[in-house]
Amino acid sequence: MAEPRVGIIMGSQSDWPTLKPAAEILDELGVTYEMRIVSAHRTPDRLWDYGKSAAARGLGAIIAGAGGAAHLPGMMASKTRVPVIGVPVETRALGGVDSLYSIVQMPRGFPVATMAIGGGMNAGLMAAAILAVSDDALGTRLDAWREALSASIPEEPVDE
Ligand code: RP5
Repeated sequence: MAEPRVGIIMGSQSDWPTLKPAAEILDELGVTYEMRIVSAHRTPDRLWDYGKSAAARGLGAIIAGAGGAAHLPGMMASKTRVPVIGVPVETRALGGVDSLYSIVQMPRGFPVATMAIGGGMNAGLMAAAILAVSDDALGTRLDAWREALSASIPEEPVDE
């Protein structure tokens, strides 16, 4: 099995539907990844170990999704220099604005690249773009994917 180049981590099993589009677009672009449930609050030791080993294991980006208190992306960013892409998960109580604010408001020195609420697919694309900086073949695949998307957009709207 090829080594994973992207880590997809989430605070809970319940976050998986939000993160699944990230896995799907990475599959489409031929990028290897691994998936883990890593909770900042429920499994802090797992978070620590994952962050400590991420760079040495060759991960080029970490997609971290969490909801509510949503400390996972920020804490992971504090533990590794591997770029962390945060995905705020929509919540029932506050619609995910709580997750968004928690993830986006990082202190100077430890950034998280924060996606929109529920932005799993864009997180996958961002991870691919980061890797493509030093992978021309992936860059070509990503360019083709973007061109196909552009080509699929009609010039005029129609009655539906
Ligand atoms: C967060 O709490 C998780 O990221 C999840 O979005 C939220 C709720 O988790 P569950 O109670 O569904 O496990 O830590």
